[in-house]
This record gives sequence, C-alpha cells and structure tokens, in this order.
Amino acid sequence: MTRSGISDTIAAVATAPGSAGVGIVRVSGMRALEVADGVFRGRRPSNTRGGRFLFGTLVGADGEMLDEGLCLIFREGRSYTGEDVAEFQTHGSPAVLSRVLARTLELGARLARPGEFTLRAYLAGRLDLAQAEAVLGLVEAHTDAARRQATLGLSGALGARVARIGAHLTRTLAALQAMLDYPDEGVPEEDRELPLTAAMVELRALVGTARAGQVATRGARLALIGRPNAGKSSLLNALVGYERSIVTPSPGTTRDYLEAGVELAGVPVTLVDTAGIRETGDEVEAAGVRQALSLAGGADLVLALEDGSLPREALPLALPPGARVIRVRTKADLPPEWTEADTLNVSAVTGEGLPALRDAMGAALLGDTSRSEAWLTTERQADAARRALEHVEAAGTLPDDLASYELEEALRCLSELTGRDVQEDVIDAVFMNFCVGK
Ligand SMILES: Nc1nc2c(ncn2[C@@H]2O[C@H](COP(=O)(O)OP(=O)(O)O)[C@@H](O)[C@H]2O)c(=O)[nH]1
Ligand SMILES: [Mg+2]
Repeated sequence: MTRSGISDTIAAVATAPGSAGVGIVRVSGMRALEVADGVFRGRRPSNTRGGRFLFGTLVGADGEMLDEGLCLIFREGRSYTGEDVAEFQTHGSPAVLSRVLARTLELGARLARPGEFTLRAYLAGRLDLAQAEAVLGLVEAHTDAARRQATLGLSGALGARVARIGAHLTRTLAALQAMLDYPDEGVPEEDRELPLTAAMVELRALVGTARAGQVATRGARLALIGRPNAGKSSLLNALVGYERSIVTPSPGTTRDYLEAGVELAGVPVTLVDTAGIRETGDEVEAAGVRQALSLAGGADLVLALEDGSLPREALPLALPPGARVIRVRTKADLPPEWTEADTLNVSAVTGEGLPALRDAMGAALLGDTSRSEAWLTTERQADAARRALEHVEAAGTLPDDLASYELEEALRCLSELTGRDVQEDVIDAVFMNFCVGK
C-alpha cells in the first residue's frame, strides 16, 4: 500500500475537528495548484511563486463564496511533502472546512490517507523513518519530555547518533577485511578492537534509552503497595497535592483501586492506590488484595510502603518478580520503630522526604539517560537497536570472517532504525498511527 496512489493529488483537513479561530485544508501533489486555482478566487495560485501567500475568497462549484481566507503556496522541492502544495487557511469552522475539502475533491484531489503527507515526505527523502516517527511524536506530545524527544528526533539527532555507531562498525569491518586480504601486513589491533568497543558502548547506551523514551512518550504507571494503614492513600494525596483518596485510621478502607495523574520529571505518571495487602476473610477485600498484586505486576514502578512507626512485619504475599521497586518507610514524623539503609523516609503529614522520593521516582523511570541526547522513542526503534546490539556482541566473540557477517547484520539493523532499509509493511505500520492531514 505504501507506494500505491503516490502520483495522486491528495487533500485533507489538517487541523483538529471542532470550531477554532483558524482551520487548514492542505492539498499536495502534481495537480495541487490547479486544484487551488479552482477553489480560490484572487490571484491565481498557479501563477504565484512558492513561499508566497495570497488573500482571497474560497468558492464552491457554482461560485458561491464559502469563506474568506489565505492560500499558501509551496513549490515542488521546497515543501513538506516535496511536491507542489497549496494550503488554505480559513475560519476554523467544520462547515467551512468540509465544503472547502469537498471542493478540492471535486476538482480532482483524493482524500489523503492517515499520515500520507508525511509518508510522501519520507518517500521523497526529506525525512528518514525515525524523523517521521518524531513528527508523530510531536503531534501527540502531551508533556515536555515527549516534546523534547520529538524535536530531537525531528532535528535528526537520533539519526546522527545511529550514524556514529554505524561509522564505528564500518571501520571495524574495514580492518577485518584488510586482515583477510593482507594477512602478512598486520593490522594494528586497535584498528579492529577500538571501534568495535566504541560501537558496543554507544549501542548499549542507546538501547538503555528505550525505557525512558517510551515512558516519556506513553507515560508511566506507578502502584503504591503495602499493608493496610501503611499510609498509601496519604502518600498518594501528598504526591498529587489534594485529597484524592480517602484516609482513615481503620485498616482496609481502600478496597478497590484508584488512580490519579501527576507529572514527574516531565513525564505523565498515573499513581495507583491499591487495597492494603493482608490475609483477610472478607471476600471483597481479598479480591482487592489480589488486584493490588496484579496492578503491581503491570506497573512500571512500585512504591512498597512500610509503616515506620510500628514494629516491622513482612508483607504476607510476595511482590511480583521483576517489578521495579522503591522502598518507602512511611510516617517519618513519628518516633521510628526501625530504620533501613536503602529505604526512603517519608512523611505524608510534614512532607519530609517527598522531594527525595520524587527524585528517586524520576530516576527509576528515566534511568541515567541524559536529557539532551536523543532517545529511542518507539518499540520499533528499540527492537532494531536491540537486534543490532546482539549482532555486535556476537561479533566480539567470533573469528574474523564470522564477525564480519555479524557486523554487516548489525549495520542492516541500524539502517532499519533510521529507515533507509525497511520493508513496506514496517513503513505502513508506522504511518498507520498518524492522523489524516499530517
Ligand atoms: N503521623 C502520620 N500519620 C500518617 C502518615 N501517613 C498516614 N498516616 C495515618 O495512618 C493512617 C492510615 O493512613 P492511610 O493513608 O489511610 O493508609 P492506607 O491504608 O495505606 O491507605 C491514617 O490515620 C493516617 O492519618 C504520616 O506520614 N504521618
Ligand atoms: Mg488507603
């Protein structure tokens, strides 16, 4: 499907549905300016140079005025898609936009598929696949961390990071080839070892950003777990800054789970308050306990709370294996019954320890990734980078001729990441997630 209909002229409403000050209809393709001549009255778009805009009226088939507005003109080679493009800025009314769009379709344009403008930009070589994904990330960014990563991706920073790793691999391959071709000459060990080590280190760091990248774009779920009365609901309220969850001195108050959203380190985090974990004869409460453990298993991060003002009791049930956990000793304002080194002391009442807890949560979610570097932000990118790393690690353990094969495979995975060497179905899957008009 990727390249089918690529010579058609396409049109779509580019702005969000609903009323707004301004709305945009976009037309791209060989006949874009001819279509614009048909719908726009003023100076003729097809007689206008690229990079200009015209003021005039938009008209229907019978010459009826649909709206007043602007026509922006971009010429082939100097537009988002790389093709001739006309953009109409009208009043952002659904009635106006649907009539203007309908008129462009009557004049020979076809309705664009989701992401088709960006797909054309990709096919024209104006964006690589990672940049196209960044466009989508920018359209969908709800937090500053997501926006930052999308702009880094769009600027080509991810592509540059990948290219640097590729260059190390190419140098290694050249050294291996020289050793095979001229076995007597002797290739200095460092020509082979240094770039391979550099590639491995940089690729590991890149793979290590995948988690942060996904958390930044998709957000994270964080479950608060502990015995009844450990202070889970109080801590959730302290973190969100208002009384979201009921707090009482009687244990077993929270039976169902409850969610609240906060932003942490620029990332949207859903905090989940759960039923206190204990052995109980109450069927509803027992169901809540089972649910709490399964929520902990599905969370990106678990806060395991223990009351610091009472003698310590182990949880009657084990936390799911593999869960990322921050241990919290609650009620730090009361005289301590116990302490432990790697446990954060927090009081929901005085606020003591909350900044340190927020820092720890941010660090656990984002890792030690540098905010100024480009991260892997989609599962597709992460998968390609992980496969590249496997090949590079394999190369490090193999004799030269087999190592060369692994390095070539690694290079293939890297070019898949930026989209220079990808199957059509992968491209289709990327653009399927876009909205119409982008
Ligand atoms: N002194 C003190 N009491 C707390 C603190 N956090 C919770 N509590 C009290 O402990 C009891 C249980 O708190 P709650 O948040 O409902 O615990 P949950 O059952 O784990 O949700 C309530 O009486 C709270 O007022 C704290 O930081 N300091
Ligand atoms: Mg509670």
